[in-house]
Amino acid sequence: MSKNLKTTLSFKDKAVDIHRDGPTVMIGERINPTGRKVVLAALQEGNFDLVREDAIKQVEAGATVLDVNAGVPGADEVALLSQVMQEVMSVVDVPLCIDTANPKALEAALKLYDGKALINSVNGEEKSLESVLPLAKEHGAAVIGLCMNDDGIPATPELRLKVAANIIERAGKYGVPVEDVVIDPLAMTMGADHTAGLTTLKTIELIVAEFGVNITMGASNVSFGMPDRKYINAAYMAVAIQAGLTCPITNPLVTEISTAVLATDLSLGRDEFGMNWIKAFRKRKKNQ
Ligand code: THG
Repeated sequence: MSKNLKTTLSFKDKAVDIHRDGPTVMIGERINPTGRKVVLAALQEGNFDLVREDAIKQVEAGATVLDVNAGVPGADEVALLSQVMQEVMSVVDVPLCIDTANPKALEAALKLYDGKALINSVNGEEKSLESVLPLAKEHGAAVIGLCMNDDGIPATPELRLKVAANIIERAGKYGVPVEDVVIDPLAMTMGADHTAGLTTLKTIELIVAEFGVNITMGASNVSFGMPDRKYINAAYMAVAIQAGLTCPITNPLVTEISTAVLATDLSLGRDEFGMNWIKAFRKRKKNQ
């Protein structure tokens, strides 16, 4: 059993620690035109009100890191990602998770960012490793490693572990320490394969046992295509945190999800004196 590693992200003088002994870090997913049509429409009109509003609301609801994606088809992603980040940074002071597959957009984003960002993401493909890892090293950023490569997403936990091992090894060669690699085991929908959730849980357990790294994932992917998704997402969140998930990319505005995270942290002894649970309860009461 490997020891549990700590990833420290920061924005200016504010730091957020991700580790298995502390509270789960919710990475707010909502600033994403690929995932959300309303964000796409707003960005296409050059309207950033929704982005700023989503930033404030997610932090208010307990996100301590925000994912920022500006993938608008046909738009100049280098300029747009930087602008979306500026808008977010003008209203909140949490670390950002920079979600782009475009190395030029990533480089521009890292240049303007003041602190230790989380890059979303690198994968096991040579092209990705070569373009993203040097940027992580140069800017002192942490990086999410997706368990996929040229052959796609491996079907078994053992094969996904191999991809993770390769990413961690290559990161080390580029000078990115293992504690700055956060692995995404890839959550697939149980709507298409009822064992997909279990495969991801087993992948998390294998990777944590071998490397002790932090684990992220798009935690709501598992319920895609199912009715009443929020209940599935909440239950899956709990079992995934137990398996080793430390920083889910999720929607904190869904109360079922954010309360599942807090209740799981309390259940696992990661919420000292239950203060986070009580604080969140008071906030919900106040906003009723
Ligand atoms: N792993 C990593 N990064 C990721 C993902 C992942 N980034 C993107 C995505 N997956 C996680 N982000 C989102 C953002 C928004 C939504 C889902 C995932 C979302 N979806 C609505 C839904 O599913 O119903 C779409 C509805 C709408 O159009 O508004 O809101 O897996 N590393």
